[in-house]
Amino acid sequence: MKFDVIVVGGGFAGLYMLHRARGLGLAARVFEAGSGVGGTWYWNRYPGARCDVESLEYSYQFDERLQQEWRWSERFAAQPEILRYADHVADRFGLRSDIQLNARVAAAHFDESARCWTVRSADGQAATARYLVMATGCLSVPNRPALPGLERYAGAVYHTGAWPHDKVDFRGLRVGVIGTGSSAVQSIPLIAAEAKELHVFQRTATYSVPAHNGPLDSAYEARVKADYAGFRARNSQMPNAFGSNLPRNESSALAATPAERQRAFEARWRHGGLFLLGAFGDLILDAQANETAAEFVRDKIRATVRDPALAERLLPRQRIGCKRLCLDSGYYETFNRDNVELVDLNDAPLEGATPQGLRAGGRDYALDAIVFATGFDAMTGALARIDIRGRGGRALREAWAGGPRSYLGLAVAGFPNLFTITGPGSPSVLTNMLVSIEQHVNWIAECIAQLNARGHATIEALPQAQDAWVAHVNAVAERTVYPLCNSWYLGANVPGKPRVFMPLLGFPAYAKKCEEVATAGYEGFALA
Ligand code: NA7
Repeated sequence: MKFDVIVVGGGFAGLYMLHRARGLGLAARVFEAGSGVGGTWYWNRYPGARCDVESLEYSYQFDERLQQEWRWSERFAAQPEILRYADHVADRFGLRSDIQLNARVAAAHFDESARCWTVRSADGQAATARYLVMATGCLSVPNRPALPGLERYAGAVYHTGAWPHDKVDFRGLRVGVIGTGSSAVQSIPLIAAEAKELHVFQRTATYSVPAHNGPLDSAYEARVKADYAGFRARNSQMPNAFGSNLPRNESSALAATPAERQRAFEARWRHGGLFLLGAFGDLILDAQANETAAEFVRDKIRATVRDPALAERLLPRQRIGCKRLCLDSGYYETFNRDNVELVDLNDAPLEGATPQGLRAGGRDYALDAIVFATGFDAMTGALARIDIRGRGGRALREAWAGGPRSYLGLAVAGFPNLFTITGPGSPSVLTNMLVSIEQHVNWIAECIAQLNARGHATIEALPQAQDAWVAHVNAVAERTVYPLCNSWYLGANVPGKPRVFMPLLGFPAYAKKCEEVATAGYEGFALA
């Protein structure tokens, strides 16, 4: 099988890439490991799974009729609705005929003489293409900590990122959840409401703000839809490519009085959503300013959790925001339930599994089900699992052994005609992913069109441009509190992973840079 473009992954990135490639008259094929489209929203079916960016923003903007006609039911859409949307897009644009499902790509090798990529799936099928686009997602490889004895555990084991398709019934069961990141924060209230007992195994207490989710206000929807393009344009100018309804206040938290700070934080807390850290301009830049927001949330936890000793153990101590902020519906309140117990792994380290449950701090917890809410091998995990080989047979894994190196988060030196959608070194996970995906797909599509028009066969990032870009991404992060805690942004959640800050802060400047690179005839790239 020979194509112009092979796309790996059938999530939102892969679907739109296919649509654009077809629009250019290219023969394109998507290989998707799952048995359906939707990527993140195909795999993450755990109770309470929901997007933390508002529905009217977490959706495609490339087609005016699509965005006018689709109706979201809630302010923050839940997983089943987002998956229905992905399926709707696949049908509406007739994409399915070029999507091969149940096809996990195992290898992709660049042939220097033929100047094309050969892609092999795990079941041995092969296909070639001039261009290879990795739409493999940033949070698509579950992180499964090695837990001694797990193979002998007799109960059910789940991971939030690879949840069964049929509803899991926790009624009457004793359940253990490991982790307190977003997936745990979303699922814990629902599991607690159903299970007989819930034991939450917490390694790092988390900051969470209320979503204040509810039915989508139809008057608000009508206002947005009356000028959707304008709304999108305003959001694209936000640092995280969303939230133009409540932009960041650029003044300093330290220059404000305690009463002013309290008012500003409280207003954003009430608004709901990920707006809290936009209350002042220096919250992610300055440790002391950051502490004012952190203490505001700690006070909320103290006010919510009735048992002061328990509240104390739920108080996060790291800088707020340097691990991704969580959005919840009743997370801290859940710890007031009689059937919920917090196990603080700092006092009682997790020793492993027994045939009956988990053992921590010398105590056995009898459990009918264990839920790993332990996150993902983020940003590089999916790429590292594929045997990608560029010039001279060099493996991407080897090129990235010390951490990912990329030019613009779009291309890697030594790997011609390979593009990474929302790759490390681009704003990706720090933004509304749909906006970043569309920006990358548009850039890649335009690039391929230009190469074809000018008769070029390859494009490849120059090592010096890549080095400068990696230095730039690091320099931007160093000015903030982001590198100061053990987050998945840094790869710190996966033992042995190099500690490198992977995403780039600041969408508008990044998008402008990408445009300038293209306008300057693909500056920093070699074309041949
Ligand atoms: P996260 O945010 O990576 O959270 C994973 C949680 O699991 C976090 O609390 C971790 O603690 C904990 N964890 C990970 N490994 C272990 C081990 N070995 N032992 C105990 N606890 C562990 O993943 P999510 O799925 O919740 O969210 C990912 C993103 O999806 C989220 O940011 C949104 O963008 C959507 P730690 O903090 O590392 O101490």
